[in-house]
Amino acid sequence: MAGLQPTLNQFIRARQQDYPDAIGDFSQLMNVIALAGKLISREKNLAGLVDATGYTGRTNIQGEQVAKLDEWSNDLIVDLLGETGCVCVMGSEEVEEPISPPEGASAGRYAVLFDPVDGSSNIDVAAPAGTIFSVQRRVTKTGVGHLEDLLQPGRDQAAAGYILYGSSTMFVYTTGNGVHAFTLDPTMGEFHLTTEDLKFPEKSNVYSTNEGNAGTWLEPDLKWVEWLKQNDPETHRPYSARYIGALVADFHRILLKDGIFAYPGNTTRREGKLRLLYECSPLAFVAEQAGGQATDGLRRILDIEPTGLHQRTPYYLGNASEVERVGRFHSDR
Ligand code: FBP
Repeated sequence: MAGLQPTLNQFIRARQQDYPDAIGDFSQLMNVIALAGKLISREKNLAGLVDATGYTGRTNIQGEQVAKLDEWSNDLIVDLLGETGCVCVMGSEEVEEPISPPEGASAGRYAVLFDPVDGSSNIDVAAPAGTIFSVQRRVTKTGVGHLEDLLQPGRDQAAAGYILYGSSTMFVYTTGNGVHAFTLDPTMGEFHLTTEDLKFPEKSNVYSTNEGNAGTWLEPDLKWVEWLKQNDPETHRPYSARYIGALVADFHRILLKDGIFAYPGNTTRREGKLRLLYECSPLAFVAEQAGGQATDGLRRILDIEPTGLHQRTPYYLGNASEVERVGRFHSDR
């Protein structure tokens, strides 16, 4: 139809060649993740009207208070994915142990990790938040999957991406064949293609980090941010600071406008705050496919061999030359 961009489903089907072992379960999986995104987007937009603000009173495995929308979204994604027959095991930020598909549902070829609501502290103030997902091919043979299906390095991801709940609801993903962005048309209930093969734009001088933590930062990060703030027009300094407090939203801005995001480790928590498997690895896959980079200061995030479902890592993400620069500050240590 003239002028109407392809829907996510049409786009995925048209790019079957991207998934050598396609038997339809991958496109079904992506469509169910998109459906969860549409439902969470509606719930977040109506948050104050549907009792989706505030907290459940529970504390999760991360030691964080569980927001009502966190819990609702987690249960929704577990139910929807569990029913597809495409998934053998799941891993969620909100659940300590691996999650099996429901009794009677067949266990499929994929293991899925997700952060149901990233930036949940933004929900009650109507600020952006997101859902992050990572899809791995199972390594165990048959039946219900296990932890080892989830503990795979990011370089082996079959797909990864996020749904951003901002002024628009965006679906952004990669299967290792470029990064593609879709915008939700709530009147149609469809994600339509906005940008195919997204690449980081020309360099800009923007950095995104919570400097409130600088008091416990390690030397390399203090020196790096000090360097960004010096006045030197030739190197476009000082850089501008932007921080929304939701990784998905800060990353999406950097992907479209360039820059670098950082959540360093510190003297109290050397491994930092953000979780490797369902926050850092999926966005690292997207960043690299868009021409960017992601490290823990020294190592490529996608090459880190996971040891725990909820392990954390220091995180530097964005424009390749900016991430390399941070690496130079860290390699001096
Ligand atoms: P949640 O997934 O629990 O929301 O946590 C992650 C997060 O909110 C990121 O989205 C964000 O980048 C970071 O934590 C903000 O942390 P801080 O409030 O310490 O700056």
